[in-house]
Amino acid sequence: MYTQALNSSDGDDRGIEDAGRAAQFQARIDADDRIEPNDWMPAAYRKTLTRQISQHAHSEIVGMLPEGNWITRAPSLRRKAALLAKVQDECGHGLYLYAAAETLGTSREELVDGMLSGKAKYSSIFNYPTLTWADIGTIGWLVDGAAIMNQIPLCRCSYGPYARAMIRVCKEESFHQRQGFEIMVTLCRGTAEQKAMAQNALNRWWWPVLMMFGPPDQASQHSDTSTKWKIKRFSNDELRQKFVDATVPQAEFLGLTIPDPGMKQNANGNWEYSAIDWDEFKQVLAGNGPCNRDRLAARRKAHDEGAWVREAAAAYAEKRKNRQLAQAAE
Ligand code: BYC
Repeated sequence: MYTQALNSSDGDDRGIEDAGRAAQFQARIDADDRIEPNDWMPAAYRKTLTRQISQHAHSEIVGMLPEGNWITRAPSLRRKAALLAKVQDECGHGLYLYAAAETLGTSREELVDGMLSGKAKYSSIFNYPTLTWADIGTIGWLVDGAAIMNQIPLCRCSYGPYARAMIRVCKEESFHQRQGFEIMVTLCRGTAEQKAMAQNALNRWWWPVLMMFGPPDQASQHSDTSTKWKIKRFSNDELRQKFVDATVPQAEFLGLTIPDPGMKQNANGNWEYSAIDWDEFKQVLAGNGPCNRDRLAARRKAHDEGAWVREAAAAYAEKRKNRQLAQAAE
């Protein structure tokens, strides 16, 4: 839909790299200018943004599944209403992000096909199961907390449509983080069994959440170019460290123990964490996490079951277009 408003690719410079234009483009980035859909941009900038924004969109959509799993079992009406609203927000985030990615010239159908065929990635974190109600608190507290840490700098990303989408997303994520933390506070002030459930959830989510920030800097293949183009403002390791430093006092407040006995605070006040198991991360990215197959199967089923809605929308659009053409001809 959003691809229709773009300049035609006939005769434009998409894919044709010219040193002068690339230098002008970089000068605009260096001057903190926003790049807009019809502006000239290097093909590699378009490609990496399409990759990142569409993966981000897929993550929001797949991210509805682990939490959606608990809507019918939320412990009270208030919790159910908040969880429903949160899961609907994630869907909205996915839709803004698909719209932002489409402005780079790839259609929504192609983007979604990339995810359904397993070619495009989505965040590793959504391949873990939600075993208890405490997982819902932990996702809000940690997963949304990590998302905010990663996404606040994206509000200043050089690509206008992505940056603008992120502003609204971040406002909503901050509500999500608070609802998760509030669930954790309630559990941690509850019975010994509830507190143990909260600790168990933290034990299972801690390391996968640290992996959300992506591979260590020396193994991050896109970081250099994304930083040069101000898509990324902080490295994966920098954001991971900021997250750990912000989260340790929150765990202390809850009376929970971060499952990393080797963790210690250094002279700069940063919390040094133990080595992350990057083999586990690679396995999850390769499709072998605990829930990869279930997540893709659920998305494929939903896509197939929604075929009639897409067909009805296309038929309505066609009917409307014909009516407008007939009116114009009168
Ligand atoms: N999971 O060179 P690197 C949410 C991939 S939604 C899977 O460092 P980059 C929420 C990476 O894509 C959260 N793959 O890449 C929703 C690349 O592979 P490709 C999603 C990962 O792009 C619902 C390769 O590893 N947030 O918060 O410079 C409910 C090398 O990495 C992961 C976003 O998408 C991962 N964790 O940096 C609740 C934010 N990490 O593409 C919450 C936007 C890395 O070459 N994205 N990979 O095949 C970003 O900020 C960046 O893309 C990343 C990675 C920091 C994730």
